[in-house]
Amino acid sequence: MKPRDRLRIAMQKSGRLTEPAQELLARCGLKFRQSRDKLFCFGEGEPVDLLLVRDDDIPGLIAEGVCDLGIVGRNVLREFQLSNPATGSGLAELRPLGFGSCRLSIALPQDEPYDSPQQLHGQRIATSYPGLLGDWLRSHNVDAKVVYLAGSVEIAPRLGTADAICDLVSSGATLVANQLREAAVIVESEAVLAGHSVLPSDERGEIAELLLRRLDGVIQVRDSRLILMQASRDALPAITRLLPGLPIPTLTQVDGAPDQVVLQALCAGSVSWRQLEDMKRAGARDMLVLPVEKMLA
Ligand code: PRT
Ligand code: ZN
Repeated sequence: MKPRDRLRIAMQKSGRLTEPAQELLARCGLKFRQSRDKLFCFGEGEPVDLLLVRDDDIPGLIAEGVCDLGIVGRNVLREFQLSNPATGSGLAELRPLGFGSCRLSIALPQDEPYDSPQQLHGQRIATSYPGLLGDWLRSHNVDAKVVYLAGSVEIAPRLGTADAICDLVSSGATLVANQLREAAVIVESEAVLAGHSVLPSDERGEIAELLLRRLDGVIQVRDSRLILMQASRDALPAITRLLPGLPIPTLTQVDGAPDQVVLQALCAGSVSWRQLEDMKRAGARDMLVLPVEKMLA
């Protein structure tokens, strides 16, 4: 294969992960010119191009070196690693991305009670994830029959082709609509940035590192709030104990009022009304909570 000097990222062409993945890359400052066939997008500015494919193809494209990175569900990445141990072992989850959350779960007909994995002995379980399900069954010493289905797994019990299913669940509405209930979660999933565990040692590696740094900043600010308030010095210990994530605040003296300060702190996660009200009771005034746009440590 010809060496490449531009980094190539694979992402889902059209599906649940497409929009949030595009938005994330845009927040990292990457801009793309979409080609007419919409499979390849040339990056403007940074030497980073996009390949738009089916999500199932992403781990293989990275393993074969066609792409360097990919945005894909953890479920798809792990399934690939379990089904292709030789090539899959070189792949790694570089960052969890905080969207596309779901779980891979075993579900049983609604009226069947569930006590423990042992109950699945001898049952037929339909799934599109034979690697992950097989691995879970082995680790729980359960001898069940894995029935592979590429899609519409949820109707297998009604058709009589399986006794239980193992499928992705987010709201659970699909299970309810098919008279099934979630019995055991086998993988908690979300979109991840996948790549080789060792980054390329050429320019592409440098670009990948730059992208990872920007990504860390974007993820951190997405989950951060800047909080500003005024308080008297003696109220500070009580207020700082209430700051979400317990950040170390920056204090600024208020002109002409030696016992008054302005407190500024970067809080992890959102700040609720209740937390603000607690801080007000502890002596805080004029509180402001602001979203953070960019952060570079
Ligand atoms: O065409 P391509 O192969 O690229 O797309 P796809 O159809 O295989 O993938 P897509 O877009 O459906 O899902 C892409 C990824 O999104 C998955 O690999 C998961 O990592 C993640 N994800 C998050 C989900 C769900 N949530 C989800 N709810 N993938 C599938 N579902 C299914 C679920 O199995 C159920 O059938 O959506 C249905 C609705 O779920 P409930 O529980 O909300 O009813
Ligand atoms: Zn798919």
